[in-house]
Amino acid sequence: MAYETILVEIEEGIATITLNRPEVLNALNSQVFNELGEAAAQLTADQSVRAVIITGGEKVFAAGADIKQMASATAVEVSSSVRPSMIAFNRIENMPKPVIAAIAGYALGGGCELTLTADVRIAAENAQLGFPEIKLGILPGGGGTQRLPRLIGPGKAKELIFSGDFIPAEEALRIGLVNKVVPAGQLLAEARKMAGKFAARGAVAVQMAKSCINEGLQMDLDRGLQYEHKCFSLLFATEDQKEGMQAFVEKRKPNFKGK
Ligand code: CO8
Repeated sequence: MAYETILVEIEEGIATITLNRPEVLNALNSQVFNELGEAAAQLTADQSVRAVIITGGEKVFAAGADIKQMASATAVEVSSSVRPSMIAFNRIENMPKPVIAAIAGYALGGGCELTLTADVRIAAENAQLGFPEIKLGILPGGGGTQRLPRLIGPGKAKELIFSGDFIPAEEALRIGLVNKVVPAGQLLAEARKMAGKFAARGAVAVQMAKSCINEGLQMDLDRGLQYEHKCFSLLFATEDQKEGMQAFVEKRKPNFKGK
């Protein structure tokens, strides 16, 4: 499918989605949400894709939802326009393969909320993250009030959301909002390196581990542990489990097939 506001490239099993509205700092309008949702469905279905990177390139991730598009909206219009963003964000979060957000420059509001749908966030040293919606008289409506406290705890999430302050990459690392900070200019190389590592593992095991963590976060501990045990048992029906353990015994690298 041809996209106009994002670029999708696939190379050696790693897909890269690049937000592509540089003239407005990659602000997310309804077309971006629709195209992100389409791309997530396309990459989910593509068995050759083993890991996904979402980025805005080396200058800016995204300065939030498109304020100009939202400015004169009515409550009724917003309630229907939120659906494409929810569909896109949920599809990305639930992709059965690892998703890495590679963040340079601003990741604000809906842009930062998009990074929360990824499994791992890598920030360039020049990244600035924040949830400035409160300064516009709204709140983070792209999942920020739900995913942020689950990631960094309610206290820090409230501080960020109530203040609307931007925080630099190092502070984001300190509070657990990002996994890693790398020099600007090495961001995409680092993201590809990590994606390559994930892609080299057994795809079914990675998929199930992601499912255990994401689904488990919605369950009480007892149910989560039962779910984990079912997934763990099921992996013994895969060729990858036989190959992984056989390779260990034979002191060689495993050749995983993803089945
Ligand atoms: N929406 C629309 N246009 C934007 C946005 C945005 N979020 N951010 C920047 N732009 C545009 C500017 O209007 C400007 O365009 P123009 O040249 O035509 O005036 C261009 O991008 C460059 O921006 P600046 O000149 O402002 O660049 P600066 O380097 O001076 O400042 C900032 C950069 C600090 C990032 C500044 O642009 C800014 O504060 N942007 C807005 C940040 C913000 O408030 N984001 C939150 C938006 S609300 C939101 O995300 C709600 C999410 C809910 C999701 C549910 C959706 C349905």
